[in-house]
Amino acid sequence: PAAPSLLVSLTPRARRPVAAWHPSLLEAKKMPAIVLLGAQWGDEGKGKVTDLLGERVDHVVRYSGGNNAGHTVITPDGQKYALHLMPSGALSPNAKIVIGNGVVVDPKVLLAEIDGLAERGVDVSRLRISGDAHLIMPHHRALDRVVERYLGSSRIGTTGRGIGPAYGDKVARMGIRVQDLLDPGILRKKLELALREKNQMLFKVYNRKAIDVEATVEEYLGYAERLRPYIAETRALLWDALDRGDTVLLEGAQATMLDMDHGTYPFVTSSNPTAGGACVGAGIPPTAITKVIAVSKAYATRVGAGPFPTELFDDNGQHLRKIGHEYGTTTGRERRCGWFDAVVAQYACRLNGVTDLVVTKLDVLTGLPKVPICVGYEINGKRLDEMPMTQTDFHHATPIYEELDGWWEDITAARTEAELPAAARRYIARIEELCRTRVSVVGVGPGREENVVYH
Ligand code: 2SA
Ligand code: GDP
Ligand code: MG
Repeated sequence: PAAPSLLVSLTPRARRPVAAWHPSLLEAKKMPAIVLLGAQWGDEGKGKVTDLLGERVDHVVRYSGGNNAGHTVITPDGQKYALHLMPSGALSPNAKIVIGNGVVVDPKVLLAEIDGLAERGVDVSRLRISGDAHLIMPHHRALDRVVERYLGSSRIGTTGRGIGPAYGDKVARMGIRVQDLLDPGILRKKLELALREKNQMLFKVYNRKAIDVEATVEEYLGYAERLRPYIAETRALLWDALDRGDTVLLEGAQATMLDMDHGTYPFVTSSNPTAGGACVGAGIPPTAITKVIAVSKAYATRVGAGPFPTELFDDNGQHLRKIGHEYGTTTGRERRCGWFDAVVAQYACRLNGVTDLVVTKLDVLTGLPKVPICVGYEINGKRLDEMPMTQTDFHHATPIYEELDGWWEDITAARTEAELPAAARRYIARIEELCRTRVSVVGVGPGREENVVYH
């Protein structure tokens, strides 16, 4: 028979009291592997939280996405970094940094990022890149833009970085991997195959000029020379680290609602940013993961097209965008803004097995007389308190709000729960209740130290 402790851990979460089943986010106990991911539509502040944990972990690994990501880190000396492909752990000097097999790598962008960080005094020799990660090629970038234009009003609103086409080729078994940079013969052969289809068919349909194989091979062999020292068998490196008892932080990019399988398909990114994707994208076993930290804003944002039930088109939306500086870190695009959606948050907590929630940007809500939380949807005259089964229903979901009182006090200097105004504490407590998940940290400003740590 199964051990009683195992049975306990299988007890449905909802029936257990909040405090009893969630260990603290910052407890000293060694944790083999920790997943950190976005609970909403991205830009929750994952970069800041990864940086916050950076000095306590030995490895920080990116497991999905590519340079569509924009992770902002502000170090204690006030320096701002926008990371796209490099894991946010790059700014923690003692953490090794890994780009896992699940990432799609644009080598030109990566080298520019490596150079930019090195110029600012960051030790980039700590980086290792999986030989199994796929490369973003010029035809991927071209196709991303041309397909979006072709889709017209049905477009996804991608970042235009070639992410979707690169993952498309990976799944179609036509992708070119980082390891292929080390074998010029294979690189040329694979590129010829990939471009035969694109040049002879796709680019003709889209009325775009063909891409030259030789010029591309030459360009990528140039990148190969510079990337060679970083390319490694990252799986084995991480297994060894876990065997030694090192702590490995798996840093998500994008977020749960942008997940290919679990998000608002087709308005998603082409990878799996959710907790399951972390195992696949880093090559580590699920049993190594002992903690899943989800980051959520105290409100909601989305960039790109797709359903967003709590989106605001009024002054409150403007307030959130202005005070929260809601503009894309990669593209500069305006982010759509809305109220906190507890239905989405609860879905993310259950789907990812979240042990700790980090709620960022609570300071942005300061000064609003009322702060509504969406607790359910009305769809075709019926109330639903969870994610509807179909995308059509999600498109037609009208939020049902619970209005909580706001607060006026400046909270940016608060560091303990007691230093938060009562209304702000109630707001966080209500999020905890609705998500049935412990909130461990609350962000009250963009800086590394601007957090309220819950005990
Ligand atoms: P893609 O380029 O194929 O991944 O786009 C597909 C959808 O995924 C969304 N997406 C993002 N959403 C939020 N933040 C992202 N990173 C940047 C940031 C975005 C930016 O940090 O601000 O600068 O615009 C990100 N990356 C992808 C995208 O909007 C599409 O909806
Ligand atoms: P990521 O993609 O999840 O890493 O998030 P982004 O870096 O794209 O966007 C989050 C933005 O919010 C960045 O500009 C951060 O500096 C900022 N930020 C993070 N946490 C807080 C917070 O608690 N308060 C405020 N005001 N800003 C924050
Ligand atoms: Mg971002």
